[in-house]
Amino acid sequence: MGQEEWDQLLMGRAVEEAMRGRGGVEPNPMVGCVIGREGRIIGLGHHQRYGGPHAERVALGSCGESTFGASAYVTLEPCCHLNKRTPPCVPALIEAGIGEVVVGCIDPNPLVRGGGIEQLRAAGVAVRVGVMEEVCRQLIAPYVAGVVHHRPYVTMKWAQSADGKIAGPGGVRLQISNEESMRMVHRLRAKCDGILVGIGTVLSDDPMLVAKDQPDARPLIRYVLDRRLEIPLESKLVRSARESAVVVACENEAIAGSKADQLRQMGVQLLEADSIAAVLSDAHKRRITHLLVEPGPRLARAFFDGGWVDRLWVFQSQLTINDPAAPTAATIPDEYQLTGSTNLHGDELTEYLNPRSNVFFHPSASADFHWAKD
Ligand code: AOF
Ligand code: ZN
Repeated sequence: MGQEEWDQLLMGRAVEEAMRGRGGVEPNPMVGCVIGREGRIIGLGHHQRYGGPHAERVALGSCGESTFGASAYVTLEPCCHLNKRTPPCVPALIEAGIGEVVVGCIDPNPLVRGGGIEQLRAAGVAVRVGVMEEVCRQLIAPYVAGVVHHRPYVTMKWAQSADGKIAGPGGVRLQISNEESMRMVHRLRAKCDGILVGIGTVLSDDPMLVAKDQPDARPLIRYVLDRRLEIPLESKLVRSARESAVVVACENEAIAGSKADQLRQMGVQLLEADSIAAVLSDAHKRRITHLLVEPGPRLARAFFDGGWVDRLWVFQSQLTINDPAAPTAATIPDEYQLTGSTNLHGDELTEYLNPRSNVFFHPSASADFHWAKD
């Protein structure tokens, strides 16, 4: 096997490793590391949990033999900064006698940004940068969204019937997806730390917006876009606002009214916001890395039009509604790239990425449906 093929193989494995950290590592990036020597893989690992050891340390610890002179393939530049949760990786690689570090992409964190590579080279370690660079960048898209663009990564999802309907006639709520799709949605919610709907969804469905039966779920901040504060005081969201945060985004006139006071008394947080951009900026300030949008067709269009969607998941069932009075799903913009699909006991889940997103790098390293099927 030639060097290039070997590089692809090992970095590819490191990418797969990294993806296993989704939902556990945020707001940190997902990172994977593979240690190879003389045509063999001698160790590998990934960053699993926020606050836990980094991929490099896990991989070094997994080697059953000497790492002296071995090559470490890391999807992200090893960290070199201090005053954080775990000790930096560069000294660990040097101490382990690693001869060469192959880096997928540079860490955009201003405290690293090339510094890790510099320190390795200064210590005499050979460093090559940019193997599967764009794939490795896609892997850390939510992290880049936060660190570089000061916003959360946005996944939008909806369910539609085989004939593209999202509800019954007149917008009546219908169970479109099957059980397996529903389970998948809850697993997806568990991987996110913010969820957003429009007021229309609250009025028609009275949703709770939590990740059901997900022991490893992260706290999920629940957002409602509700210009005129129409949210009912007896809605499930308002009644549970003290247990789990609810942020209602409204217009300037509504925020001073008596309804606003009543909501505040029930523990709802109000946000004066006149645009999706303002809501995303608020989500970033609350350290939300990955926001899940569960829109009706109008909100979906608003997100598409503003270019705010990074990733789209469409669940399509085999059911047909066959009624012109039933609302139709929003049209997916032509340029969106289909990046993967999977069958869920008859329902079809399809992923698209928005190539105009400023965190789109490669149509790979995203459609990681495997965790949902575990
Ligand atoms: C790596 N390998 O696996 C990760 C890195 O607070 P800490 O100690 O977890 O450090 C978080 C920072 O480390 C994060 O902002 C990013 O710059 C880098 N992440 N680096 O070498 C890893 N997760
Ligand atoms: Zn590190």
